[in-house]
Amino acid sequence: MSADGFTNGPPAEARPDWTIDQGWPDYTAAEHQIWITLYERQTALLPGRAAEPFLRGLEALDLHRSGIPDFARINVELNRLTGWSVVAVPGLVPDEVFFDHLANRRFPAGQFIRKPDELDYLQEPDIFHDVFGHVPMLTDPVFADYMAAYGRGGQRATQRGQLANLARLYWYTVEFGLLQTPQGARIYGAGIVSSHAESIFALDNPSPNRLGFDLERVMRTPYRIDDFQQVYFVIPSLQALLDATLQDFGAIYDRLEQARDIPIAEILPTDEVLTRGTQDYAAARAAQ
Ligand code: HBI
Ligand code: FE
Repeated sequence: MSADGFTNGPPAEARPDWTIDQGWPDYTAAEHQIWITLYERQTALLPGRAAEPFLRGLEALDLHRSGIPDFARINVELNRLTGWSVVAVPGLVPDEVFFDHLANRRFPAGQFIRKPDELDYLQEPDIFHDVFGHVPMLTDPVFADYMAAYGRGGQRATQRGQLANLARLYWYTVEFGLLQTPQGARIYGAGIVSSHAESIFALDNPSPNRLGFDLERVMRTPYRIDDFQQVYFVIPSLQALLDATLQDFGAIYDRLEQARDIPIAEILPTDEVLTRGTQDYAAARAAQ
């Protein structure tokens, strides 16, 4: 068994690169309705909360028309804007397959949509998380370059045995990142913008720490997959995020091999503290 739990190659219905047909004509009216329900709930919440590049991308791709979007349609505009496209996959794919798609500007998106009783939480990324959450940011040229750089970096991190550290960078930016603006922090991470409850929690709740982004610090910070985050990292700009990935990761990995992990709620003297969180939410959940 491989480290990431995938024993065999792609499932029988998938191509060698794990992609499948989206099968857009086969979505049922009930499935389209789930998309519309989620879409309307999130877009009512996002103005004033989501970062401008996300809102612009949502607009540019017209993601709400007739429910679940047809990848063939959105790929025309996405490809014109940044050279990216969305490809359908059955679910999670092995790390190296995922990185190869990203490095080549293809975003692997789950083809299926969640069930009506999973509107608030599900384990595997579905089409709403992947397309509504991730794809709008891929219309931004700087973020588009960052994601491709991440894919190339993933290939290198795997060779260095540093994948766990690099995955933290993805988690705290692509999935749960905040962006500083003159009007205050805004959400751009897909895990936040696709979640009704975390879209509110990430910005308004006094419990989590909100810290200035520091690449190496982030790569030393574990994360939670089962609940709201205990710490969010705020980037000053998308360009600053891209620039941080253009450093020599070889030297960073040398240092990380010697460094300890930073406990999830710890604040270091060197941190730029935007919110010193109470951690009340996390403490209450731990006591349950
Ligand atoms: N597969 N479909 C899919 N989506 C992901 O976000 C994903 C994946 N495979 C691996 C993976 N993510 C992680 O290894 C990276 O986020 C580090
Ligand atoms: Fe995601």
